Amino acid sequence: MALISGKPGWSTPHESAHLHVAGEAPYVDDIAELAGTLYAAPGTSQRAHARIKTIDLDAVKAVAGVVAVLTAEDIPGHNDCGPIIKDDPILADGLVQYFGQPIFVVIATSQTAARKAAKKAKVEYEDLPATLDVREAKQAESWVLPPARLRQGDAQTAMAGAENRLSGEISVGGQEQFYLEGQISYASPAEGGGIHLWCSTQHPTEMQQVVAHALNLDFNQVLVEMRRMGGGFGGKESQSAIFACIASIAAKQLNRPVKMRLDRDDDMMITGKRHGFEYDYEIGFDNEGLIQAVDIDMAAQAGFSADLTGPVVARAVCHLDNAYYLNDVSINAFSCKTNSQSNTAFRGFGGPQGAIAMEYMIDNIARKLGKDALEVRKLNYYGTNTRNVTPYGQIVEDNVIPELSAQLEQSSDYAERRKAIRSFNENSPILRKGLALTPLKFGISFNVVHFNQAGALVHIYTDGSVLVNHGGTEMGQGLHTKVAQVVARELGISMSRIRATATDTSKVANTSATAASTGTDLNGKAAQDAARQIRDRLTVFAGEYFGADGVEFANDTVSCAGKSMPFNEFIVLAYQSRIQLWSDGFYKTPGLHWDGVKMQGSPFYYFAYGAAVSEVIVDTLTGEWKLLRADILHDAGNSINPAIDIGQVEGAYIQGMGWLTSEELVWDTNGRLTTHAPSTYKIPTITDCPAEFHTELFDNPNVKDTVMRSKAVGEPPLLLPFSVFFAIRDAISSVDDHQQNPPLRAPATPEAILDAITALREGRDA
Ligand code: MTE
Ligand code: LUZ
Ligand code: MOS
Repeated sequence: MALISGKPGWSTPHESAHLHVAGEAPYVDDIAELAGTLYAAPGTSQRAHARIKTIDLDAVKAVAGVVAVLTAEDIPGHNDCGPIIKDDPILADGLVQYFGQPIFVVIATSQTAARKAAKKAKVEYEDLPATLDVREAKQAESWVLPPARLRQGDAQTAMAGAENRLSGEISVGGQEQFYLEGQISYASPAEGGGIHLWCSTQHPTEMQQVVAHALNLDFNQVLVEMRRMGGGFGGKESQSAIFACIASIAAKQLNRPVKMRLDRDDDMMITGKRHGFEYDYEIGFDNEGLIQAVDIDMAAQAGFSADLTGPVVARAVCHLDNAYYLNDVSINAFSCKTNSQSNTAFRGFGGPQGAIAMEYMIDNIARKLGKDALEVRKLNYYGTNTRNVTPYGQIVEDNVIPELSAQLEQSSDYAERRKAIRSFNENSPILRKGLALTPLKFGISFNVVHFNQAGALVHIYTDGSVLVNHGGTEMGQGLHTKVAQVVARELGISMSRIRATATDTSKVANTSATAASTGTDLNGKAAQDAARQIRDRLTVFAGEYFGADGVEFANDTVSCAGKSMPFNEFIVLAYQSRIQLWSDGFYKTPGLHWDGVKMQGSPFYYFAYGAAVSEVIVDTLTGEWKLLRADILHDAGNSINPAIDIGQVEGAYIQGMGWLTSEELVWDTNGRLTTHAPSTYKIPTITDCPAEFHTELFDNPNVKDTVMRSKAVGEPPLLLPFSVFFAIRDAISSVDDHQQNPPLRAPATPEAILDAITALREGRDA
């Protein structure tokens, strides 16, 4: 175990790293197939909104290898796989609500035959009016859920009295999760009519439940297993359900194992993405740039059903403030129903969409006042004893934003580089540089209180090896590694003794999704609880055995009163003395409360913080740009594993940069997503990473009692690349010497950049 100097955690490698690099880590599609396995492929809607008049499946059935074609009528139980609201059909029943919606499923002896056959259906549609545009849906008051509203203070009066006001629109696009391993479910009929399901999912328990509902089974008849995902990023929190259900329905009906592995294009056409948002804002501020009032409408593109839109929108509302104290605020948030994929969780879960609107407004204020945006940011940062209550009423207890921001400003050499960029731009008519520092504050906990619980099982075998099982799922983020580290520490043993096993609904029941960045906070605590119970029993036994107090477990050794024994030998003795060598563990996050109607309470256990400085160069003739340098300072508390945490921070930064710059979702006028493959949908690659990339963890043990005083790190750093977007905007605005606010939409593709430059040249200020 290598120790990174100055940091408390162990940067032990990811528990599967050696398997990942050797290509030996089994994913669902690598599980040895059972005899008689069949393959499923979906037949999807070719309309955005229509009634299905007739379906002719004769040509489908005629394809060699086709065993069955299933439609909604073949579902024995509920034709629904929605996570919260029951408005998500597994297979469309008479009505299609988006282009790509599964209508039927072909089961064949090969994947190729199933896919080929699925294209041969003749479906007659009767078109219905389709809403494709978010603003149009908002205008028509077409919602999947009622609007959410937050009022704090008196925004109207404060706005009227503000020294300055700015208003306008902002547009931020959605984002495809683009997990490397696509959606996949493999279902096998089990004894007594049950189902054993291997599913690439962040939420095994929910898959168990939706499959049981679809098949009219009790939950105890469905077992869901998940060893690892090749990425989830929120896209497998609820959206794995439709495939889990289809594979299970087919397996049950045909009494054969059925695998449903999505082709990338089908995956992108069928599944929901990050919600795009449209904003209408007004902001009041004094002559220094201090915010006096905010009034904003946020319209989220929900797609055709609710899915997780409710909590996503709630998180967007609770992150509008980002790092800033707001006194008088009015927020209306709309869950707009459109005839498109049902949008869902994606790293940040609405938080990024809330916070970026505030950053955009601050950016505008700065230009209006002729100030550096960082000055305006600093002026508005949360305070320590005053100006420290969020618009939703939670106190920001351990605010380190000013300190963290100042440290990064220094270490990134912000002021000097600002000067250098100014002189570079004066001498460079076409290529322009831009710079921005943006901070972040991210609330940790599910914003649905009861999801904040977890369970674990820890077994010590008689050779001293340890098996850990918990409700969390591994998607590459290193959860199993961190949980194993927690257990290793509790038992004083080395990591080589510990193995984490597949998540399994028959081992730990009623688990929450591995989401909201809470994986380690929740499951780490549950595993710690289990390990402590075993250690407590071992301590009593050791006391008796050694005939003294003061038993210590460390370095794979049990010691007491000057005597010691190797851990594995001690375990044999404990077993022979009939000490229970395994335990369950449980954890629930304390102190959370939330009124979802008034949008007031303390929904988060604590906040994670961070900031980034990004420098870009933009070609103002072509709109092409490049990220030159990134400096990041991120708060992972007392990091359990600095190497893994830095990986999370850098990964999220690049992933968020993709969202804000190159990943563009385009639907045509028929509502067909045209960007449904990597050929047309551009995620960042290694060549988009900056040549200079400095990432540091901010030394800041959690004030709350989390595992080893660490902080959750999965989602918060997704907000760091706001700095890339605003650096690009900074470069653009140099075209008219920062006199106007460029109306730059996200993603800031070269096209969007050129549009913003054109607007500036034509005097169309944002
Ligand atoms: N990191 C990797 N490598 N792959 C992923 O799919 N998902 C992110 C984040 N980091 C993800 C990831 C998301 S959306 C969340 S909520 C968290 O990991 C979930 O895991 P955690 O709670 O254990 O951090
Ligand atoms: N809330 C949240 C949720 O903050 N993050 C999530 O991932 C989530 N998922 C489901 C329901 N609420
Ligand atoms: Mo992450 S979006 O909470 O799965």
